[in-house]
Amino acid sequence: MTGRRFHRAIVRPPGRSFAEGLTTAGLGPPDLARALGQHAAYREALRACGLEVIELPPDEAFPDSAFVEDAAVLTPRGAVITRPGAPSRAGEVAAVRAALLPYFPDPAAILPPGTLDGGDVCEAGPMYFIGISGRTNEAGARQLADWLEGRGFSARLVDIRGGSGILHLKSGMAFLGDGRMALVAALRGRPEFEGFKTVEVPPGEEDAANCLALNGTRIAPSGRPRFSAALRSLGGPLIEIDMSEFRKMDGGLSCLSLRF
Ligand code: CIR
Repeated sequence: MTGRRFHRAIVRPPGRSFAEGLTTAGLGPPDLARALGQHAAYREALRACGLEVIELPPDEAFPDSAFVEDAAVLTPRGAVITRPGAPSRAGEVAAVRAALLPYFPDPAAILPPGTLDGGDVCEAGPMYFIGISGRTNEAGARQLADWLEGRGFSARLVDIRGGSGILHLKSGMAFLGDGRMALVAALRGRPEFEGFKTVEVPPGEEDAANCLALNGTRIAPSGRPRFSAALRSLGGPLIEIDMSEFRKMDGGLSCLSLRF
């Protein structure tokens, strides 16, 4: 599997306030002890993919702060600190910025009136897909696209507002390497993804679209047998993780780390 080589990941386990975070899932409150166990399995999976895991302490002040991915966009040519679209999450960026400074000394930032969540950004080699969503507005998406294009990447904006049922772009898609995308039905056939091969995320398993491909290994949620079978048919190792407690808070595998 070709693609960017990842060396490190920043993570933050959920804190006691986890259940107070934003959610639309309607699956009931998460069990913190189980969530911590699932987070430990997630860290282990990242290590199995060859990544050094940098673990920030839980932050009770921000119930959604385990979803570190939303606070930054990390590329091989620099970092951008986001401006999260949910007011309750705006303050999460300060600690993530501080944690990134040793590795990205001069990060850019999304500025008002732009808002952008990292979950809306999908890197596919030198191409970045940027979702315009309930969290990421057009100004924020445009700012990131300009920054990327200024560094030799290309960017395509994907408007997911209006009935896609998707919180963030990566709630419905993932780049699997080798020019291949996992896509839920709501995103399939869109012109933005022309030129990529598609792995269909079956109905009823939509949350599995938020999977990871890291250094030749794929990580997917357990309990999604048809999608896992599709990934296995591509060859290469697959690690499955129970994501039940993070799913209750609208989170998936990519949301829980910043990889670089
Ligand atoms: C939120 O609504 O912001 C969190 N409860 C879930 C964020 C999930 N993050 C992601 O998809 N990148």
